[in-house]
Amino acid sequence: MSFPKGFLWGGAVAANQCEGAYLEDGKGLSVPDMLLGGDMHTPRTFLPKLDDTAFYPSHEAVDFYHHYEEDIALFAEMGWNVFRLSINWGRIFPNGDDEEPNEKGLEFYDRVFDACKKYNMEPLVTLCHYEMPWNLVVKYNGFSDRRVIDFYIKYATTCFERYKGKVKYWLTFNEINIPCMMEGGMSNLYGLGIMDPEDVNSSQRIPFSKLKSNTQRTYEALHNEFVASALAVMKGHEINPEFKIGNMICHKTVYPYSPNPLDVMKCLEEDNHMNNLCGDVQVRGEYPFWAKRYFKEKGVDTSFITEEDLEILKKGTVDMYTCSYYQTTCVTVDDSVEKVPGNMSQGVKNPYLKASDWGWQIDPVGLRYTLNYLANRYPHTPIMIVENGIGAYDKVEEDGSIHDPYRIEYFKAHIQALKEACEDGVPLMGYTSWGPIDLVSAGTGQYAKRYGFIYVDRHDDGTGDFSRKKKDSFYWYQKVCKSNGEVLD
Ligand code: BGP
Repeated sequence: MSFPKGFLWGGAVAANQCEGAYLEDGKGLSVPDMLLGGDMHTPRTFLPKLDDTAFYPSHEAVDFYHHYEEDIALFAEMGWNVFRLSINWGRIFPNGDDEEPNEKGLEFYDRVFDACKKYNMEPLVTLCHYEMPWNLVVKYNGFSDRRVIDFYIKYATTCFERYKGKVKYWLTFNEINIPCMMEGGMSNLYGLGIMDPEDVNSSQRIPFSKLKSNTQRTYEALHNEFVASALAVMKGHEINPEFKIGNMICHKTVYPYSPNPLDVMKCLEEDNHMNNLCGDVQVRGEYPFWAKRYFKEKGVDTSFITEEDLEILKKGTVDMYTCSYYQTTCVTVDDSVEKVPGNMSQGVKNPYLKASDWGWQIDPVGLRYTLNYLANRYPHTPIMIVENGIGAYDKVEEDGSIHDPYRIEYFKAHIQALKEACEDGVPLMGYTSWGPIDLVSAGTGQYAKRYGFIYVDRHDDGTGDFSRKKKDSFYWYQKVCKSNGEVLD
């Protein structure tokens, strides 16, 4: 068994979780800049006006903005040929609705892409990774307003034009399906940039989970995002027909908890609603056949979907299906069964699986299963895993070394599963691990939840000098990338 020649190996980050420099060189505030940190048991909170006395993790993050050369050199040392990163929308259009882009922001990404090129690393760029300019939330209530489609297209077009000779791979929206996984709260704000006006004007700190939501508005905004994504795909292909533009789904693989047909049916429905609604629209170019009933039962009036929109969705289908994969959970009609936390959602505990320090169940076989499932569902569509990894507590030894066998074990099993999937015939084109350098957690806002092969000296109390150190896993992943996945020991 082996990986195809030219397989893409690398890692993935998001601007807001690594760059810092939150107002430097003309950048405007974006959604994550308004969020305070939490932890596994304490939700992140949101305060509509910045509080000078509070600690906002994204404001400095891990200072990639000033360390990008050093970081990209380390990535190259691991033997990568791809680096997934996002452009922070607010660096290019600080308020989202500005007439002209911010040249200094554009120049920053020119420098980043040039550094990638120096090492023959292809950038894979997410246009929006939970990073809507804050002004678009306050003034337009995010994607619930169709004018935001135009602002997004202007932003996407600016990036496509500017970087058409430097970037070939693009993703329109990170994890576009999160509003389908967890309605309201965090997913509305992160995913759609929508927030109830009452919350926007509040003077209180509001926990993520307590942000108000409205189902009708959520699905209207999601539809607008589908249209924005499809228009961006069309625009991108017009600017450079060589572009490969993908969607990005937070793939929540689910298993029936028991052979009870009711569990099996419920599992199918959850899979459809959480994963396939968005996947089908973006890959097949139309809402799936069951969507009508789904919306009806949710009480969503779909008159906002126009004939013209449906045409756009048909024309703007993506070139590749990309997703994050962290864990699997079960589904049952039995409410008494134990629940476990997970990425952007909860699920039912699987007695056959172990879990990470943050309770996310670890399931490498599920990765092979997921890839086969996707290849069946979307035949002939190249697939890429663009996030996968384990958040863990790391300890720096007195001599500065960091031994992380748990991380190596996790990756080894998951990369073995990728290999099996390639052998099965899945058209898998690449793999980028999540957070190859420690960064701020999106879910909890913590630094302590570390994903990296590279350790960053930065902590939840705001201490640390941002210095970088290689963990044991760095050397292990280096062998994997350099051998095109042949060496996993
Ligand atoms: C995904 C997001 C990432 C990332 C990852 C890990 O859903 O796309 O931004 O953060 O999950 O989640 P967390 O940071 O909550 O551990």
